[in-house]
Amino acid sequence: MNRACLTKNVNLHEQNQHASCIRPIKINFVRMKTIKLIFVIVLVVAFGATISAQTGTKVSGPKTESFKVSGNCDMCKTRIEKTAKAEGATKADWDSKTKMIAVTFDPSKTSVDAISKKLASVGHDTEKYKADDKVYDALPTCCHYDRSK
Ligand SMILES: [Cu+2]
Repeated sequence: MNRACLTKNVNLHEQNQHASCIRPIKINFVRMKTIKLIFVIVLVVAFGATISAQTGTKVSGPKTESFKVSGNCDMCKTRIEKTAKAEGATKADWDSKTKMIAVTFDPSKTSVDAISKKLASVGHDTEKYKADDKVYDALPTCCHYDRSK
């Protein structure tokens, strides 16, 4: 830095002439800001990675999965949801139009496989298990969903 830069009472004209003495300070300031910003970003990313690594090793919480369950009417809906809950689902919602059930469960207590098996045992075909013909035949007439597929 030359002396002119250090003089306090420099008029605008002179400041412009000595623009080179002002610029380095400005650039330094911008750089400092950028470095600070990068530092913060790195810190946040590192922190986030640590947290997700920790939760990854922990036993996972409730899980929600959807799968197809054959059925027809509201009686089926009641039976399907009740059965899923009896098999450990904390939430069960079956859609009579899409034939899809959404189940929320604790993976350490039950599974899609166990729930599917139980549903088949009460007469409802699932992606994984087919209901026994006798059980299917014993269902109320309104519940006799189309099995041709
Ligand atoms: Cu039904």
